[in-house]
Amino acid sequence: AASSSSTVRRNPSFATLNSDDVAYFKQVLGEKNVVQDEDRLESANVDWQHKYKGSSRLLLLPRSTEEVSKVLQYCNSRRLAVVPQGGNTGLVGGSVPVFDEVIINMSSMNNIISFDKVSGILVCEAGCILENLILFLDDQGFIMPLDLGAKGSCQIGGNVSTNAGGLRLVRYGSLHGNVLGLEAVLANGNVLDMLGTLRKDNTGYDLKHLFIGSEGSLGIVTKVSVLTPPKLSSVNIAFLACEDYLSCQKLLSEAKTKLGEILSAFEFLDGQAMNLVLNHVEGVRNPLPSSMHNFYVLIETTGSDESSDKEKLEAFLIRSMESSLISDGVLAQDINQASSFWRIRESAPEALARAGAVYKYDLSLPVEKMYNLVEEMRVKLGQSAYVVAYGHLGDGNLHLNISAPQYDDEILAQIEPYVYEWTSQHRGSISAEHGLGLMKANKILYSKSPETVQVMASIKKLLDPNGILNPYKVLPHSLTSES
Ligand code: FAD
Ligand code: 2HG
Ligand code: ZN
Repeated sequence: AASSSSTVRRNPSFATLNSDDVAYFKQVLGEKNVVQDEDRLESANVDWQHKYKGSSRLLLLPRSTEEVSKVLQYCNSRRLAVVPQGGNTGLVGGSVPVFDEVIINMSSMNNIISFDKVSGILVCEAGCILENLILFLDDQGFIMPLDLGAKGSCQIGGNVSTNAGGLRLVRYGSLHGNVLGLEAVLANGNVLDMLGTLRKDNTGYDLKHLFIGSEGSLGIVTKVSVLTPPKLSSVNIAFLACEDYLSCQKLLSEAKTKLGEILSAFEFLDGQAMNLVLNHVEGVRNPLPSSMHNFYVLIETTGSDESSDKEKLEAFLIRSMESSLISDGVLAQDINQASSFWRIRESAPEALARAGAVYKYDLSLPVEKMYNLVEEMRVKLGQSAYVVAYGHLGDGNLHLNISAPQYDDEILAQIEPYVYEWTSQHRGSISAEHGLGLMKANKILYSKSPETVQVMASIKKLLDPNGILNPYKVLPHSLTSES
C-alpha cells in the first residue's frame, strides 16, 4: 500500500478495543456477526485498489437499525472509532480503516422493504447490492436511476453515502434528486427517521441531504427510498470514434439538441484508455477494429418508441458522419453487443488496476477546458507514466488516471498539487463523484471556501462530537483532530 496512515496520526482520544467490547458486540449481534477471522479482516481492511490498508481487528455485521444503533451508542460512549463499510468499492480510501477503527459492514441489511408500482418508489435497506436492486426492478418493469461499473458489489447505502454519479446521471440526475428519503443512525445511536416517500415535502430543513455524499462521516445510512424510472422499451447504443477532442464536444452539443429527451448516456474514453482496456481486460474486443482512433464515445438512447427512436439515432449518426464529427461508428445490433460496448467503458478502472500503480483523479471541469489538462500532464510526465482519460463527458466529469509501473514520489510530485491547482483555477471540483475519503480530506479547500468548510466542521461536531465516525476522512485533519 502506498498511502494510508503515512501522513496521518492516530487520534489519541480514541480507545483501543478490548475483550469486554468484543463480548458486548457478541451479545448484541450474535457470535457469528462479530468477525475476528484473519482472512476476512484482511480483505475488509484493504480497498478495491489495494492502495489503502488499515489494521482493524474487528468487523461487525449488524442486521437491523436497532443493532446499528446499539453498536454506535456503545462505540460512542467508549470512544471507539468506526468505519462504515458497504461494498468496499470506493476509490478514495474512505471505506477502509486508517488505523484500528471497528469496521461496521452493512451487507447483512439487504432486504427490499417495499416497492410501489404506481409511483416507482423503492424502499430498501442500505446493504442491498445495486445489481440486485436493478434485477428486482427489471422484473417490475422499472430501472434504477443510477448504474455504475461496480454494480455487482457496491451497495445502495454506499452509493447514497458517496452520492455516486455513474453512467445515467446525464438523464436522471443525481441522488440528491432521486433519493426521496432515508433513515440514518447518528454517532450517539439516535435514529433519524427521514424515510419519506414523497416527491414534495418542504417542511423545514431537508436533513437527508447531509447524509447524501457525507461518506459515513455524519451517520450510518440504514434505509433509503429511491424514485425509480419506468423501464422503457427501446434502448440503443452506439460506439463511435472521433479524431479530436473538439469533435467530441461538438458531438455532445449535437446529441443534447438532436437526441434530446431520449439521450441516456454520453461517455468517452481516449485512445490511450482504449488501448489499456484492450491490453489488460480479457474478452474485450474493439468494435471499430480497422484503425485506432484518438477518442471513443458511447452514446445510449432510451425511449418509448422503437422505430422512431432508432430512426432518430441513425439520422443523428449519418449527419455526424457527414459533418466529420465522427470518423467511424457502429450501432449495437443486439443486447449482447450492447453489453460488450458498455463493458469497454466500464472496464477502464479494472484495466488500470491490472496495469500497475494508479494515480486517480475524478474532476468536474468545464467541458471545453477539460482535455487540456490531460495533454499538459502527458507533456509533464513524458515517458515516466501513461496518462489516460475517460469519463462522463455529458456531465463534465473527467476521470484522469495516471498509470505507472510502481508508486513513486517523483511522479507524484509532478502530478500534485498541479492537478488540484489547475482544477481550482478553472473553478472545477477535485471530486466530481467519488468523494474525498482519506485521499483528499486535506484537499477540500481547492474546491470549497474556508467559510464553507468551517460550517461543515461545525456540523460534524454537532452530529458526532467525539469524532468516532469515519475519522481522518472528508474534512481536513487540522479541523477534526482536536477533541
Ligand atoms: P464503500 O466503498 O464501502 O464506501 C464508500 C464510502 O461510503 C465510505 O466512506 C464508507 O464509509 C461510506 N459508506 C458505505 N456504506 C455506508 C452506509 N450504509 N452508511 C454510511 N456510510 C457508508 N463511483 C461513481 O460515482 N460513479 C461511477 O461510475 C463509479 N464507477 C466505479 C467503477 C468501479 C469498477 C469501481 C471499483 C468503483 C466505481 N465507483 C464509481 C466508486 C464506487 O463504486 C462508488 O463510490 C460506490 O457508490 C461505493 O459504494 P460501496 O457500497 O462500495 O461503498
Ligand atoms: C468510472 O466512471 C468510475 O468508471 C471510475 O467512476 C473512474 O477509474 C476511475 O477513475
Ligand atoms: Zn465515474
